[in-house]
Amino acid sequence: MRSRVLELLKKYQPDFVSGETIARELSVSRTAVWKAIHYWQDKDYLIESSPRLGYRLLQAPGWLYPVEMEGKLQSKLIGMPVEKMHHFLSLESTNETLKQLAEKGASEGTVVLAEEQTRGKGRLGRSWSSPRGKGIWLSVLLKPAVFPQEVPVFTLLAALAVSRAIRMNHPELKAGIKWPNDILVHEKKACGILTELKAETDRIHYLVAGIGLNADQEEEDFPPDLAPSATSIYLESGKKADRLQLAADMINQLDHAYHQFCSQGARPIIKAWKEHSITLGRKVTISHPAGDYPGKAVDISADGALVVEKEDGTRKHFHAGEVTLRR
Ligand code: BT5
Repeated sequence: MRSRVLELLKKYQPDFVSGETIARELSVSRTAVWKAIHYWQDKDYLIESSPRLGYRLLQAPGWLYPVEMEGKLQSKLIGMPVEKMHHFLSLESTNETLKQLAEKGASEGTVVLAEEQTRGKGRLGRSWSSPRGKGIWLSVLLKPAVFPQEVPVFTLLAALAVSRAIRMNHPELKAGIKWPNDILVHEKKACGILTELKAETDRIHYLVAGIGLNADQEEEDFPPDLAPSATSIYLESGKKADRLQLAADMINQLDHAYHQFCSQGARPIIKAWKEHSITLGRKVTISHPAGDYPGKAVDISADGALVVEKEDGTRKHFHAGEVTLRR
């Protein structure tokens, strides 16, 4: 009912709509309308109310509220129905909150979104800078019927979905994937992905894919040590990002790629990933616990490993590791 009150306010925007009209159109009492208006005002919607004219929506808050995203979603599983999306103004980490929900039995496709993370996480205990309202910080719960060894493909799948969403909204930016979990725009990191897993040796309980996309940061929004290597859609395009559209497209693309994986396996994902790769064909150094490994990135194997060729022609498969792109 609240969502339908909001829809009506939007339909009449920029005009007023009377409480009586809303009550009649939705077959609810005037008190219920009044309560719904207060609910949205508490959620930072600027709604003017006039005793004579009724209500009018002056400004939506621009937060990634599921109700705002609903009309842009085409997904079948992820964040659908929209009650599976949980939005928070501030959280420690969307991955952590989603893991807690998963432990309580949340269903596949549940999404957690936050405007700000106070302890956003990268891989290996690193931190992820997530200032309020400046990015898209979200996590998705998946329960694929695969062996734990197949999980690296999901990082590639998520990276592909984000790269597609950025390219759809900003074709001029030439976003591309740096293996395994970064999206770069003009050689700087605009997005990182953290896939976490609860599994036994031969079975996955669940997988949480956490995505952080820098949308509207200005240079001073990044910690000083990140400024040389990090960027945002705004910094590269000069335009404020449409976070709602980008977030909805990320979810739509994730949903599409996940269904493709479930019906056809990893092959089409890897194939499309290669078209979005900015790693293949480049000279790279892989930092590995066993030492640095320089060579040329020549391929991605069927299970998502990066294939690196040394000058002497020997090839090695890396299932994890840190890549430095060289000139
Ligand atoms: C990642 O780790 O790139 C994974 C980042 C995943 C973040 C999402 S946000 C939603 C979900 N909830 C979470 O708590 N996490 C996920 P890694 O490859 O380890 O890179 C981390 C490194 O990137 C840091 O050590 C910094 O050097 C750099 N970094 C931190 N914040 C950044 C940012 N906002 N933009 C670009 N680089 C950043």
